Amino acid sequence: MSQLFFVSMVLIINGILYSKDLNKAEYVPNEIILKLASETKIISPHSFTTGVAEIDAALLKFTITDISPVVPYKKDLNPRLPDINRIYRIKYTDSIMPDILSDDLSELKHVIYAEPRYIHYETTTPNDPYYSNQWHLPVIGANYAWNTTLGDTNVIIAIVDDAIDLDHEDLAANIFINWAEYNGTAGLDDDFNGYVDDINGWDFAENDNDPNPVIGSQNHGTHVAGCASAVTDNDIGVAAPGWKCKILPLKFSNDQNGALSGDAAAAIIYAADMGATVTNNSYGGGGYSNYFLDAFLYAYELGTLSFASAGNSDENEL
Ligand SMILES: [Ca+2]
Ligand SMILES: [Ca+2]
Ligand SMILES: [Ca+2]
Ligand SMILES: [Ca+2]
Repeated sequence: MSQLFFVSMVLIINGILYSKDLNKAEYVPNEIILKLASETKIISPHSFTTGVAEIDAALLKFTITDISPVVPYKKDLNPRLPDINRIYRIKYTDSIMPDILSDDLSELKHVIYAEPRYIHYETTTPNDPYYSNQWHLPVIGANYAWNTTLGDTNVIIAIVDDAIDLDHEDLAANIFINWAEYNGTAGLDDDFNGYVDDINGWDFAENDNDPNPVIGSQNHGTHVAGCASAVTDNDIGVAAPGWKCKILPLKFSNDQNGALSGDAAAAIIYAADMGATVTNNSYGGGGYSNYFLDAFLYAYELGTLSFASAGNSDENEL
């Protein structure tokens, strides 16, 4: 659940930033949908009038080119079902907006409803083979969010976790690169951040520049990184909300026994200094720490949002 919490939060952030366009209704010009009451006669396809005096008097002000049922007539329609035989599409040539015309018609007797014919868009479906198993992505509306943004390579998601497999086939292309060190000199701290050759993050347990797993149990961070931003629509593995956002791997698991004894708070400070957009902290453990609070406040003040998991126990306290 902790990982789902994080990906949900990413979508919520994206939703806040980009929800404006998704909510904007668009409709087909010069058409409306009209449903009439059950006491009205069925209108034949390609009519010009409805046969209801009050409605026809209102439509007389416009140039109606077609009134047709939306679906072929259904005989013996079960009365428990909506009366789809009396839903019509009206086409006209005047300049009045469909929402205004439908509002006017809605006021009339015998009209159940009138509305513009809304335009719908296909939602984005990535080609990753396991996407069909990832039921959580549609649940959080990821496919709708992807209509607006497919992630941004400038968004850096710091994964503070046990270890991250940098060469994973579904992660490698999304791993953050510190170009100052990449193009710099081996053995020198080219960007003067206090960490030598930190090209792809840092190992805060072993104090080296390799955040890769060493023992088999160090597989959690790779999983979490994939949940956040596996390379998506690449015909490989899974899809992820981040799609192409960058993963900054920050390892804090001990290579001898897998214990999370490395300095996670220092990793959060490092992430903020590297300009991470968010830090993900899918781990837990007791004890209130002022040092951790300082790390989170430091990141917050530098514009880095931090997310922590709720944990996998049934405790109600974070
Ligand atoms: Ca450095
Ligand atoms: Ca260097
Ligand atoms: Ca290492
Ligand atoms: Ca993939």
